[in-house]
Amino acid sequence: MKKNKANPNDNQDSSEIFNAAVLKKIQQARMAQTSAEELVVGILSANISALSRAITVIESSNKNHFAKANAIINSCLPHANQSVRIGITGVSGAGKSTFIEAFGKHLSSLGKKIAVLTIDPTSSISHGSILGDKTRMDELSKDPNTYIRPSASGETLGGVARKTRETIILCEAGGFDVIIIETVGVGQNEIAVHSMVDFFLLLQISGAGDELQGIKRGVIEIADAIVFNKSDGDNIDKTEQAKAELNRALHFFPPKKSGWIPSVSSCSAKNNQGIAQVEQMITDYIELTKSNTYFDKKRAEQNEFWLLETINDQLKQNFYGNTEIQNLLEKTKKAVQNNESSPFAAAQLLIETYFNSKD
Ligand SMILES: Nc1nc2c(ncn2[C@@H]2O[C@H](COP(=O)(O)OP(=O)(O)OP(=O)(O)O)[C@@H](O)[C@H]2O)c(=O)[nH]1
Ligand SMILES: [Mg+2]
Repeated sequence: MKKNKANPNDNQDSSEIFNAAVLKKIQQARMAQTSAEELVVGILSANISALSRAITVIESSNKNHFAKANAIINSCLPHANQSVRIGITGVSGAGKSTFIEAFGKHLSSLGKKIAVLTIDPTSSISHGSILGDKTRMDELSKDPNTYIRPSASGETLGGVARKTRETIILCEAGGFDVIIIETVGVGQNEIAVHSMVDFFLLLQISGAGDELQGIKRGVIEIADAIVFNKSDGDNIDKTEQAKAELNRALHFFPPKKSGWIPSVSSCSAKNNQGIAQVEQMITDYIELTKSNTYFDKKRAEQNEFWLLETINDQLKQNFYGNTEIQNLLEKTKKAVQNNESSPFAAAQLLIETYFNSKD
């Protein structure tokens, strides 16, 4: 794979910013022209341009697009739910993109259609994350069975997660068999992705000493598999050691509701080794959880979770976006800091004000 700029933002000049702005205008004009029905017909006939445009509608924070976005999602829902959703997390540099490239090509060789969605809460479209991520999966982005879509970011995690979930629905309606979601390993982000996938894979790299120090306990608890990447060259022995150590530690974790025992394995994404085994392991997991009904139960629970999350997210945004509240909140903060009011009484007052406001 081509070695790429470490940070695509570094070499950005004003013409790129200008191009991004022009591109956004063109996308918005196109969105306005094409009706929800036309986009849905396009998606259902596996038209990638229609799918991309529909995702842009969903990602739009322009209130005028909300009704259209809902119409698209509702029409796609009956055609969704047929895929396997896989979340891949790991620290930056663990080799997630390289792994997805090798894994995606393997899936494609099995005749599967793959959509790759990436969540990166630290970048934003105008800073070039689209190009950055696409070039890091160079070969896969040229594969006709694959669609790669970096998420719009720079907003709240809740907002990004909602859009990603809805994007999954559109991709499924578009006929993709496997949806892969790449996310960099930072707390909240992992939990959000875990709540929207069937299988959660932690990509790990072996380091010197105690392996567990480098892995957050919480992530191990939610991971269905831990795969040590970069098991090549001088690193093979170290990886074997790390695997043994982690396997011993996993005995101390409680059994999972899925009935699945988390697997520990290794691969070299760069050399394309161990990739088919990971695919087989995921297939085994899906078979097990479909036969013991955990698969459907988990998806139903996830739907409920996102219903409540979306309500929380929207209420919060509405509350803090209310102009009356914004003014009062600043004053209230000072009053609370100076012990002129208790935080609880002040919160009560703000909430009452919010419900009585006409905003
Ligand atoms: N030796 C070796 N290097 C690898 C392997 N997989 C990835 N790398 C290298 O590790 C570096 C990081 O790989 P990426 O795939 O970009 O890692 P990532 O986890 O997607 O990184 P972020 O997207 O920044 O979080 C690159 O220089 C890769 O070439 C592997 O199996 N073996
Ligand atoms: Mg990456």
